[in-house]
Amino acid sequence: MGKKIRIIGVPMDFGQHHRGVDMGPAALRYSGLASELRGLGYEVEDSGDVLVPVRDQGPDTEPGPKNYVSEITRVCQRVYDAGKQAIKENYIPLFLGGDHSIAMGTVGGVSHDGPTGLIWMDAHGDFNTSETSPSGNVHGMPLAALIGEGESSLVNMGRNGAKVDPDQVVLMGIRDLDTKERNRLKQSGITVYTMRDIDEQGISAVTHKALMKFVHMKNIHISVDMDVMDPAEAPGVGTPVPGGLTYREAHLFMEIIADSHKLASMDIVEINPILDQANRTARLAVDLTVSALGKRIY
Ligand code: 6HN
Ligand code: MN
Ligand code: MN
Ligand code: MN
Repeated sequence: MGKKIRIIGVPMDFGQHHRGVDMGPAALRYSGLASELRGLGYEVEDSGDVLVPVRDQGPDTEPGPKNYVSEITRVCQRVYDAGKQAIKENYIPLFLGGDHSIAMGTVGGVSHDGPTGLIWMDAHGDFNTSETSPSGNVHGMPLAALIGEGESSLVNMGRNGAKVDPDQVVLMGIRDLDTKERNRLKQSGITVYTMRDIDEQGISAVTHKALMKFVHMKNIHISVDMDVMDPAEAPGVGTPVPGGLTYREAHLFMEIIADSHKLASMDIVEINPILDQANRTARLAVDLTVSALGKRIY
């Protein structure tokens, strides 16, 4: 294939209050991510983990006023630089979270030198701002920040202003929105495919429609929050919501993405090994990643 992949770990759990999502990169490495990708013929470099400060409190801290915006901004700036550098050096960066707030850095960095289409796979919209968020948790805000809305330190991290145009964003798999978040999303111009859309039209049709949106774009970034999956498939996430993607729906999505030859960068986020059953969720995430990067059944 002649393409190089760079694995970038971001063991950050500041975006929400369940401890353990900082172990996501380890769980994914343990599940054989790099060797599976080498098996597909890629040159794979694991650049290790981005530096993340140690969290100062006990097991599960309460959500609320302390939402770690300055810590998250500092980490995301490092992630941004790593993403920008990887694209410049012609790698496909593969970011291992951590909670979903890392995407403010990943999407910003990979779009530094040219636009990227963004497909956000999630049970949630991640479209709150600090004004609308019921939890105060920053992992519910990254997509809003990426289109230029929310706290200025989040919006202006890496480079000033929006990192993607709403017209270049597709949200897929959602089934749990907060009231104000839903209204904001409706006004945003972002294309949304809910679980109902996927149930009614099928994952193949919906994925092809999503790709049509990016027909004039060279690069696509997919940001995979593992809670897009049905909790029966992926129990190791902090905010599970019933009624998600099946194993085959998610694989077919990835297989169609691979066929587009446009996948330029990817996030795998929100895996929490402490809440998991024998590392199932990370193993599933590895299977999905290799499908997205070209593994074929036949
Ligand atoms: N995620 N909408 C809820 C909130 O707290 O803003 C949940 C967000 C979940 C975010 O899973 O990445
Ligand atoms: Mn998310
Ligand atoms: Mn989510
Ligand atoms: Mn279904």
